Amino acid sequence: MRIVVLAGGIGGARFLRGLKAAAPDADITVIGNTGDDIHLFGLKVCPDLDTVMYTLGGGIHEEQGWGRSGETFAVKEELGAYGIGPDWFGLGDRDFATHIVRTQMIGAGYPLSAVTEALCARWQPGVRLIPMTDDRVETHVVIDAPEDGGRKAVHFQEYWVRLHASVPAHAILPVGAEQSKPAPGVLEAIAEADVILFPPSNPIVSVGTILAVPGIREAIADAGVPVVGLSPIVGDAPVRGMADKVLAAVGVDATAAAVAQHYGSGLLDGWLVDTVDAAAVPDVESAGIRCRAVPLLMTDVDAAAQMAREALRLAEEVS
Ligand code: GDP
Ligand code: FO1
Ligand code: CA
Repeated sequence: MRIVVLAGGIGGARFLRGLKAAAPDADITVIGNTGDDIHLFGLKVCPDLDTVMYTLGGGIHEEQGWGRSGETFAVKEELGAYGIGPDWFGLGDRDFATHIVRTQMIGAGYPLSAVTEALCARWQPGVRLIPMTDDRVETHVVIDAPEDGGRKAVHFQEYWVRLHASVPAHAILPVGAEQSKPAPGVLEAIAEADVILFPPSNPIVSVGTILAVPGIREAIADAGVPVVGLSPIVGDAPVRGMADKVLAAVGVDATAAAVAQHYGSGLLDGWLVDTVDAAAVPDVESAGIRCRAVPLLMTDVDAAAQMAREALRLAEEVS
């Protein structure tokens, strides 16, 4: 079975670990979000691609969900001693090596998709990991600018990590998306898929950004295979992180049903909500999306695997 998954960072990666356990013989292609990418200290950092690669490759900092296990921060401390920031973004020494290799290869002329494949040769994630695009797309967030009473756009990481999404977001802009092209292999994987899954990733700044690359949304809608998603919202709140803030910025309620309706029946055939949100099932079904309530907390790999089995079962049901 060929499965295509559109993934952000932590939610996507943990779901994929479960999917691999649930479907060990499946051929899994992951289309990764690169809207969170940021250039720091002259290096290209791809948080969501790295989170998937490290999680599936056994190198992730488990509790934190991003970055390397056994990490140290000597380089960051030394940069700080020179007064060089940003100090609010925690790049560790082990992680730095990944960004150095990536930046060096890009400088030598390799596209991000080829670089990602090369990095994965070390990590062996057991899936084919492709960035959504080789072009530069950067998510920016429009916030108030108290300094002049106006508004300004900041990089998503500045909004998310430095400001902890604690200031109102007026708009989310995937800068560069309109001009971008899907990376080689993306549209082919979608066209050849038997099932397409949206893991419980951020629907706006992870899956939404991938869908903003021209051609990807259309290819999924036209694939003619079941498209099934899992809600990242449980009990009217994100399980982790601040997805409610970016949902509010685009006028979507932080509920499992509202997220399904945001994707819409033109894209989604099936949607899984958590058992605590069972009351949302009729709302989702009346929007033309088949819906089931099952446990959706990825407390360990077995729980994530059970979620993946439920998603595949729902895909079977709607096919
Ligand atoms: P990020 O790039 O690291 O923010 O990760 P993703 O975009 O892949 O996923 C973030 C989303 O995953 C958040 O909105 C969380 O609510 C959701 N999430 C994290 N853990 C779980 C879980 O155990 N169950 C569910 N249903 N959602 C989760
Ligand atoms: N998230 C944080 O909350 N603080 C950090 O300092 C931080 C550093 C970082 C470094 C490398 C990396 O791959 C990811 C990192 N993240 C950090 C996570 C990441 O930026 C965000 O959680 C996601 O992009 C949000 O979707
Ligand atoms: Ca992310």
